[in-house]
Amino acid sequence: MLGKFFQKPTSENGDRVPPGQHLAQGFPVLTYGATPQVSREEWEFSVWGLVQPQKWNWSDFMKLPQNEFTADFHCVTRWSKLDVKWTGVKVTELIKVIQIDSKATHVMEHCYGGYTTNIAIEDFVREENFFAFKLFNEPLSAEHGGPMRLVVPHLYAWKSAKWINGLEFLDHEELGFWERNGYHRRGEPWAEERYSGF
Ligand SMILES: Nc1nc2c(c(=O)[nH]1)N[C@H]1C(S)=C(S)[C@@H](COP(=O)(O)O)O[C@H]1N2
Ligand SMILES: [Mo]
Repeated sequence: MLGKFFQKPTSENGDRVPPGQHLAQGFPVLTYGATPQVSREEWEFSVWGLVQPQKWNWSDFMKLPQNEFTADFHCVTRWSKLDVKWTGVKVTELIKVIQIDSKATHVMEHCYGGYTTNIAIEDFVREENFFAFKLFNEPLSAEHGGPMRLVVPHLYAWKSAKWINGLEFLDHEELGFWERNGYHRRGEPWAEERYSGF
C-alpha cells in the first residue's frame, strides 16, 4: 500500500533520513490554504523591524550572487526528499547588504498569503540556507513557492517559507503560524522536534 508512494530508506541513504521519516516519491506539495499567484514582476521583498528597512524588486534581488544548492527536505508529516536541486541566493549574501541591529535575536519570515514562521537568528544566518527561485533548473512553480521561497535544510520544511516577501527582525521570540498551532518553535528533524509539548 504505502509502497506506491513511499520508499523505505536504503542502507546507503538511511543515515540521511531522520527518525520517523519515509522517503517520498516525487516532490509532494504541502500548503495550508490557497496558493498565492505572484509573478516575478509584482514580487517584492522587504526587511523591517530591528534592521535598516530595505526593499527589493525582482531585478534588484537578481543582482545578488547566485548559487546552486543540493539539499535534503524533511516535512514534519513524515516524508523526506533527498538531494533536491535548487538555484538561489544564500541568506549570508543578503545579510552582507543589510544592516541588522545588534539587538536582533529572532526573525519572522513573512509570505504572500499571510503565512509566517519564526526562526532564531543563528538558525537563519547559516551558509546552507538560501532563497530559491529555481527547482531542478526550472523556474520555481507557484505550488512549490514561486516565484521565491526560503529553504532552511537543517530544520523541518515548515520553516522553508514559500512565496516569501519579508523578514522581520525581533529582539525576542514570536511564534509563527504553525508554531502558534502546536508545532515546535525550532523544529530540528534529527531531534524529532515536531510538536511544542505545551
Ligand atoms: N507560505 C507557506 N510556506 C510554506 C507552507 C505553507 O503552507 N505556506 N508549508 C510549509 C510546509 S509544512 C512544508 S512541508 C513545505 C512544503 O514545501 P513544498 O510544497 O514545496 O513541498 O513548505 C512550507 N512552507
Ligand atoms: Mo510540512
